[in-house]
Amino acid sequence: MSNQFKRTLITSALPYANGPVHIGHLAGVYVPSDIYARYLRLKGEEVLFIGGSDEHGIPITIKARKEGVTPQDIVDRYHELIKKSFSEFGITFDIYSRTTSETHMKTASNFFHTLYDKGEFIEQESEQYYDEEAGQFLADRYITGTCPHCDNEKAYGDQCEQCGASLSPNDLINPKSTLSGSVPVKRSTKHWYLPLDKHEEWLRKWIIEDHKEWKTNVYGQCKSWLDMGLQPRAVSRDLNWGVPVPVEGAEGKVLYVWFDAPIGYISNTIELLPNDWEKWWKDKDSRIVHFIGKDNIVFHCIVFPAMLKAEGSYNLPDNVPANEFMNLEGDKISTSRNWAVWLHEYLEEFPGKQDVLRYALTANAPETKDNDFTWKDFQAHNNNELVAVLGNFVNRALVLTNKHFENRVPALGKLTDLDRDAIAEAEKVKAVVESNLNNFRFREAQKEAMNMARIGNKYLADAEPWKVVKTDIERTATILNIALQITANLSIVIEPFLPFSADKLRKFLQIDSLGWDRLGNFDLLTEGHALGTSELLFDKIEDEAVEKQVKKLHDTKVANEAEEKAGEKAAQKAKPIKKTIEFEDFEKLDIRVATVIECEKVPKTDKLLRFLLDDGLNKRTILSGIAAYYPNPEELVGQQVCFIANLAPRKMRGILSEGMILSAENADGTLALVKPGSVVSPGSQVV
Ligand code: B3M
Ligand code: ZN
Repeated sequence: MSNQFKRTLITSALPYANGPVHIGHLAGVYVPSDIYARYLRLKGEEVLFIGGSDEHGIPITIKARKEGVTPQDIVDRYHELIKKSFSEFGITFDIYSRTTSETHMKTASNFFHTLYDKGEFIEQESEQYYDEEAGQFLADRYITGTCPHCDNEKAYGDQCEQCGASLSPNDLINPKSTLSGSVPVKRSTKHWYLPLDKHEEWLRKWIIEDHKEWKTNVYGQCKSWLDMGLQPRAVSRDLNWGVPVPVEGAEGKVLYVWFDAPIGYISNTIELLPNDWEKWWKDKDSRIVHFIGKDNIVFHCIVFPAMLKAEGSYNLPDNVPANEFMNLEGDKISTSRNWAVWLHEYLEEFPGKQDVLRYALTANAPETKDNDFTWKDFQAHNNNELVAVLGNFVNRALVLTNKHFENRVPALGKLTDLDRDAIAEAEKVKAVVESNLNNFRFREAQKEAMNMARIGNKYLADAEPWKVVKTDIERTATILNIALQITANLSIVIEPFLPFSADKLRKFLQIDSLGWDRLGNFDLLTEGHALGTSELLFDKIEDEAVEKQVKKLHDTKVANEAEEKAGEKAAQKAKPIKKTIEFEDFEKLDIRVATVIECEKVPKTDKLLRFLLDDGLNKRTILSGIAAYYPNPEELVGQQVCFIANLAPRKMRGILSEGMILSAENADGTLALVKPGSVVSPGSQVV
């Protein structure tokens, strides 16, 4: 397929910059696209690999509103974090930019304008919900109300999270604006629509007839969209965050995020190659491949191609190898529920083990169906495959050479059948890995690449150089020469999958990067070539390390459930307000902040914690009946609490308690400590 083309433009979905990236992102999109880019480069092909952050859209404005910051603050924070995570995982983007860049704002705006001038849009007025108090139209997500299907009172304007129904704001009973809480009114507003129905015929031929080779999950989804019939889609929104609609009378309107985001691929190419970008997008011998997750299929296979076709000068994608989803320990990965393995945390907790995660995710890649990531699996892939097969083989070849041949590549003598068989097996690996990679079957490709190490291990086990060396040094030389040539082959074949380890292998062998076309050769190392110092390629991952991760997830689950309960409790009515008091009454209380120096359970009690506090003047002891809610009291040390400083001391369980620590009591009697919003000096008064 790629033969008719001279160069490949690879894009990977632009993640929303409203949170860090997790293993689901890596497994679904970024590892496969990076494997593909590295593979083509290794073959000497012309490749451009484009990435970037998607910085527009409602989720970003919602997050900003929640945190009381601007959308720009949010995207600045996460763009940097995401970019760093990708770079640390060795994702070799030629550029990783963002859709708030000047180049993008201009490119997206011009793209819209071109289509507008060509009459490719329909303009239409419609009635939409408007919040009169907030003075703005409401995106679907900003409206809540009762679900007509299940009576859930907190359904959103686009979806009910209780019964899963997809909704439109008009379906909601008793709609309410989440911005002001007021009841929204209907107002007429104008929007621009891309008439997808007009594009249906050529899309159908292009996909259904001309791209039968697309992955079945992609092809199938496209077919069902087409079979349902395409409708015009609004490409603008009433919102103040995004690319302004560049026509008169469009004040307060921006491009719909799914209109501007894919143009981000073009913008980022322009930013990187201002004078040379067009050939990647427009030359007939250039090919576009979009790597995405399954929820993005319709936008990349139908909407974006329709936009490109309407513009008229661009190529259409040649392939869209979308993946299904990666779940985590049996549950859907969720940013809002913190059910994820975050890449920046993984890097801290498993330093230097980027390849292990890359490997485990590819070994279990959700290529044809959703898959599940478990820490046990991760450990098994590392210990049973990377350590026991790959690392073990390489280590034996290198250590024996060091020991018996002064760390130089020994001479190849006469070959036996055993040698010829191993060589023949190793020669076959290239074609199999290639055919899998060409067809976007990364999981199978990696398995076949690892076969090179399996062949090496079997060869050593059969040839037994450690025994032969006692009687026949020439034969030993031949065996180790072959083992080292296999090691050099490994440095090529694992490069797309395990780039950090391939790099290490090249250092051990003291060789530069070899091209893909050398794979399968047995003259990669010349006799007498001096090898470098080596170390173990992979370490065993112990049970404790993965148990710690499982516990972390378990804690998340417990915290989520508690939060859910608290939410339900909060919905219960608060207690009535007590009798009014005078200001002087309030002034009698001396409420202060203290820093916790020690905190432990009072022996033989269920409820009491003993706090030793720094109150800014002295140390003081206070007992508090909150032990049930703080199972790990030592974790409170260093934190700040509020307490009543002038309450008469009293003795409990033989200990003098000098004041009272303030807690908030839920309707059901559960307690949570009251803390200052940021750190203050101990002794500060609460006024
Ligand atoms: N940001 C959606 C997502 O992260 C979207 C992809 C844009 S690709 C042009 O799933
Ligand atoms: Zn519902």
